[in-house]
Amino acid sequence: MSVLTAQQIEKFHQDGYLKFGRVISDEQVERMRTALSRVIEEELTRTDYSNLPPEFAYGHARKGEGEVRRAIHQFVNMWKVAPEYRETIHHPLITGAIRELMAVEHVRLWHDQVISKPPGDNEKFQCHHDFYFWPLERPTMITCWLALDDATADNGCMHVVPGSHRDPRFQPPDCDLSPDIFLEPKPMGPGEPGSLYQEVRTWDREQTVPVELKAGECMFHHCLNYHFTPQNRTERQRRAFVIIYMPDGTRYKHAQSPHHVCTSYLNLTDGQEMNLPQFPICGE
Ligand SMILES: O=C(O)CCC(=O)C(=O)O
Repeated sequence: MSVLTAQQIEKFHQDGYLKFGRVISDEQVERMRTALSRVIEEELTRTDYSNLPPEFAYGHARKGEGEVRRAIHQFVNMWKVAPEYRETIHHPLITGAIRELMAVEHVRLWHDQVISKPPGDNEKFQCHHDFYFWPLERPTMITCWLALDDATADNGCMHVVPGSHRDPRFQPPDCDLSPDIFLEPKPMGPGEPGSLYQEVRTWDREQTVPVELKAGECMFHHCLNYHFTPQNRTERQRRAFVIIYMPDGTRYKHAQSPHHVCTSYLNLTDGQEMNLPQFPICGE
C-alpha cells in the first residue's frame, strides 16, 4: 500500500520539500529523547574513542570547561550507538515515503545525525543545500527531518526556499538537473543560471518558509533544496533526528568532498557503489 498520495509526491517535486506529519508515537519520541540524554552523558565523560565509529564525535565541539555540556550539538550516525535510533531509520512509514519520492525499490542510509539546539547556546545554520558537501555522484538524496521537540520558527525549525532544487538560478553551472533525478529544471523567474547561487547563502527568515512540526512529525527535503535553521530564541530545547537516504546503487565521487567524515576512513574509489554495511538498506 502507498504511503503518499499522488498529490503529495507532486508537491514534493514541485517544492523540493514536503511537510508530512506524524511518523512516530509520543512513546517513541520519549524513548529517543531518553537515549539521546544517555548518549550525551556518556560523551561528556568519554576519554576512549576506540570503539566508536570515527564520524560519531564530529560536531562535539568541546570548547572548554563549563561550556562542554551545551556545546555538544551534533551526533553523526546515532543508529550505530543507540537501538532506538536504529529502529527509526528503518521505520516503514519513513522509508516507504522515501522510496515513493525517489521512485526506487531500495534505499540506503547515507548517514543520520541528531542536531540539537539547546537554549542559550546555539547558532543559526546558514542557508545551504546539502548535496555539494557529500562525496556522492548524483543529486538524488532525500532527507527526513524528524522533530524530537515541537519545532517552531522561534526555536529554530527548518526553513526552506520552495522550488530552489529545480531552479538553475540557485545551482552551480555544472549542476545535474536532468529529468532522471526526478526533477524538471524550471526557472521560476528572470535571471541567469547560478545568479542566486551566492546570494541565497545569506537568506534568512524573510526569504524562506518555516516548516513547523510537532514532536514525532517529519518533513522531507531534496538534497538540492536550500534550507536553513535560525537560532533557537526560546528557553526550550530543539532536537531533531535527521536521516539522509540515497537510492540503492548510488556511487562515490571523491573529489566532491574528499574529507567527508563518513567516508574518509573507508578508502572508497571513484565510481564505487555505496553498498557497504556502513550504508545499510533501510526499511525491509
Ligand atoms: O537541524 C538543523 O538545525 C539543521 C539541519 C540541516 O541543515 C540539514 O538537515 O541539512
